[in-house]
Amino acid sequence: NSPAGAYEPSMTTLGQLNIEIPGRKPGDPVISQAEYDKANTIYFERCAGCHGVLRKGATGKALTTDLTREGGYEYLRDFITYGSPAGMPNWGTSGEMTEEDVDLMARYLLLEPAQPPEFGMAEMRETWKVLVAPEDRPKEKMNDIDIDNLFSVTLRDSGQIALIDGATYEIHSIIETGYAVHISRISASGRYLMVIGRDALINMIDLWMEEPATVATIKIGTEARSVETSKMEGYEDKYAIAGAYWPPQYVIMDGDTLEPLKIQSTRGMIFDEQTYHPEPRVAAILSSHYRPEFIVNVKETGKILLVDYSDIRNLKVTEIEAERFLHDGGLDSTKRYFLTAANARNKIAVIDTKEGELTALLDSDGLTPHPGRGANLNHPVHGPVWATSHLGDETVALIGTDPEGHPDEAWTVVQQLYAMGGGSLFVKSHPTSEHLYVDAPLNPDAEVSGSVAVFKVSELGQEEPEYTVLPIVEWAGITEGQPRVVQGEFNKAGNEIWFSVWNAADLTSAIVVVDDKTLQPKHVIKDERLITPTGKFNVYNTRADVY
Ligand code: DHE
Repeated sequence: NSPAGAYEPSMTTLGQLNIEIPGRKPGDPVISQAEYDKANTIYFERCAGCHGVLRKGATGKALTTDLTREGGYEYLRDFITYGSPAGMPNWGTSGEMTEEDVDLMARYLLLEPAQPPEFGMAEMRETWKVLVAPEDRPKEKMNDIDIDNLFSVTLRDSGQIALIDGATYEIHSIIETGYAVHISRISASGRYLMVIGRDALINMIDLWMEEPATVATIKIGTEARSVETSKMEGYEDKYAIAGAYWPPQYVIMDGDTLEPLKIQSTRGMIFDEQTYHPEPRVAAILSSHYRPEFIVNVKETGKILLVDYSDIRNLKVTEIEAERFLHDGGLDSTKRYFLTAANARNKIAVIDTKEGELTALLDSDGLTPHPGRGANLNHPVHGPVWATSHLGDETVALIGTDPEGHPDEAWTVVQQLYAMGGGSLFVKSHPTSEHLYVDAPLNPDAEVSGSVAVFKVSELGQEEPEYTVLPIVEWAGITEGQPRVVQGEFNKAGNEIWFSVWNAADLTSAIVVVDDKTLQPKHVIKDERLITPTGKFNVYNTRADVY
């Protein structure tokens, strides 16, 4: 008979342990309710982002039961344990999941996915809190923090962010947030810092207060990755927008209070085959500098939406057909063109934010482009280019972005660089820097995931430019675990780049500050409060889209 609370997805009344579920192999294990709940949490925290709540796949492969049951328990267990250079983390061998967790997840994936509830205006308003009303906030900046050179650092597993001073490297404050804040964005005035947890909780932090603190919060769903604010002249700080993975929707909010004003579902037809998709998740959102519009990437249906916020009651949305599995992206150096990865399709879509149309769709010449916001460089031969690395291999694509000065090369891959290996997530440069930095945090090899490759921009004219390896983990002096070095971020002056040394939650992590001129370590920030640091956002660079 079934143990108390056993989870049997389609035949609960039978109460048998070895019941035949269609496609399940005899002997495939059943799991208890407690295990199922734990696995749901792990799936939400570790897996749903790539594979989808309904497991239909995007950055990661589809994990619907027709596929998982065909692969079977052992295949799943080994894949979760060892990962793959195509981007699947080695959850087992890195120590991030115990053997029991891996076993549980392999069994869980043989069961049908659970569908979380919807989250409409009533639910949102219930979670919405204004902690300090706009009229009770300071009228001018009340502290002596150099806000423009402040870094907002995600402390992933502790559900916090750290505000770190860019000059002294001191942690100014630690602020409680949602779980695993994904990104930080700054309002156009530079006053409000918006962060969003993957649990879809937004914190709006007032940097003018004597002690910067949260002044409003709201939950916009159950899973999310993106938040942004209106940047067009005349609309500074007027609206905020956030995109959810679940339910698939975006919401426009008041820029002073986060009051939810308008929710738009993204469910609908896939752009090319025109079949219905139940979970088109909202990935990157950027604010246009040319029109009062938010640029919204809808992942599974392959549409880029230009959401006009000049009249949100008569909302006009331009729907651009791009490519499926849109993920992250950034602006070129003129801020006119938005380059974004359709990562599982190995494509980059280019949007002209001034004309509001698709300019190009190009093959990025590598496997699974993953640019973050990308990096803008002035190439010695090809002029202005934008760079992306790839999750699936060691290539870095340089794409021409100068239709005026280099018309033949615009929106083509003008050069391919070869960095350390697969598993790269982010590239970074700065207008004053002579370097291009490429990380590889998801590479299964600890030496690679613990280092960063640096190319000299002036040497990019050579046939196969060489790179220098910066042993960031070694510089951090961390010997335990398999810390991953992730996401370089420049300070305001552009003479230092900061890297997170992201270790397991119970082990020491750090931030290593590298001198951009000498490529030597300048400072190591270690502090017991620095738990699992990942993304870092310099206030000025983020606000002004400098990268
Ligand atoms: Fe991210 C950006 C989604 C995993 C750190 N990540 C983004 C964006 C999206 C996204 C949609 C762009 C937001 C924008 O610009 O509006 N990320 C996802 C996922 O779905 C994915 C693949 C799996 C998941 O479960 O979340 C994923 N991301 C990660 C991580 O594992 C990282 C390394 C650590 C973490 O904190 O979770 C991570 N993602 C980041 C960072 C950025 C980001 C630091 C912003 C980079 C930038 O410089 O702009």
